[in-house]
Amino acid sequence: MTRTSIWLGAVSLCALSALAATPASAQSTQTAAGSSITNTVSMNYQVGGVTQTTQTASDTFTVDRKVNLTVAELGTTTTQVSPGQTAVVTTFQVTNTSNATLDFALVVTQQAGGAGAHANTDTFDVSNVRIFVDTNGNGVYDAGTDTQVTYLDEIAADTTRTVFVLADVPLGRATGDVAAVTLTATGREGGAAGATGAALVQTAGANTSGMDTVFADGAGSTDASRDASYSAKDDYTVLAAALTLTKVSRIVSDPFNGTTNPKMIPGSVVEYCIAVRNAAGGASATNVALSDVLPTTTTYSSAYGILLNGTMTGSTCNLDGASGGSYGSGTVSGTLPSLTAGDARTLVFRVTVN
Ligand SMILES: [Ca+2]
Ligand SMILES: [Ca+2]
Ligand SMILES: [Ca+2]
Ligand SMILES: [Ca+2]
Repeated sequence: MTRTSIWLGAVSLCALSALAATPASAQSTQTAAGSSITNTVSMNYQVGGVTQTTQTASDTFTVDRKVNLTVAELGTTTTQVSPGQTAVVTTFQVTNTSNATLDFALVVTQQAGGAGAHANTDTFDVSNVRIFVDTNGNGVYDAGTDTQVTYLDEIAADTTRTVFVLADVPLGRATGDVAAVTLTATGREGGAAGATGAALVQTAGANTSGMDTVFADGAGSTDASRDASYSAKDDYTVLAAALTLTKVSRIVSDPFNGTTNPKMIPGSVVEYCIAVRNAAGGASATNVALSDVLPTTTTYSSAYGILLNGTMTGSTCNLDGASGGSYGSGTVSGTLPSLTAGDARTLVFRVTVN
């Protein structure tokens, strides 16, 4: 029992050591570009049974620079956006898989049609496209904290940065419209910290004794293999509300016939039903504000008031709204708080013909 405890204690110590070593082990396991690898052989021998002086021989070479990177969409779905929405975000990860610290120039391109990133088709362009780096490293775009950039500076070997592409969506786009964006990162010399380095150049011809450069990257969405660049695509998909507005009237009564076969004469009461329909399959619409300026040939019925947010059955107003809205300065007003996709809601009021 005692032995077991001691043994477990030893394991715990090992585990703690492993945790403490995590920052070091998270660093690149690739041999750094520009470093020297020296290998020394030694030889001992005897003559007449007497040990002679040890002889050694060494070989040293310089590790060349392998330039490699990846860019990947973070997540697997499109970014759902509303028409007119600003600062919509798609997220990418840029990883330096080189054996050297590099800068990475970042460029976003849009496409005119063609396949998007999620089995969809590009149909429009977003505007005001810009790139931010996840400065506080929480994986989420934080306005005012994360920094707008045109390149990633001094990215160590085998480390990843999260990059956000922000854009604005034009008004008037319909449900299902797609804007695809492609983020391309291109490796650059590290240069100075705080400045983007010069373009990388592959070493032509034979291996030299110095640090040569080899492009080792694959082909991404729009880049070629071994071009020091990598690209990935993501997209924005619009979910809009498609509202239709209709207005109908009916005679309720006249001063002579009452409600039996009433006619439209001065003194007749007329009921208006304003209906708003939100097409199925889209987004909810909220704060749908209606205002109706009454003609001077009619007088608003304050006795009847305004029925707000009632339902429809087919094309029939159900007159089941709640009292609400307002009348002032010859205008009937009311706001429908929310119209889900496929819903229809009404505003109903009455006037007397002058
Ligand atoms: Ca486009
Ligand atoms: Ca962030
Ligand atoms: Ca730099
Ligand atoms: Ca490439």
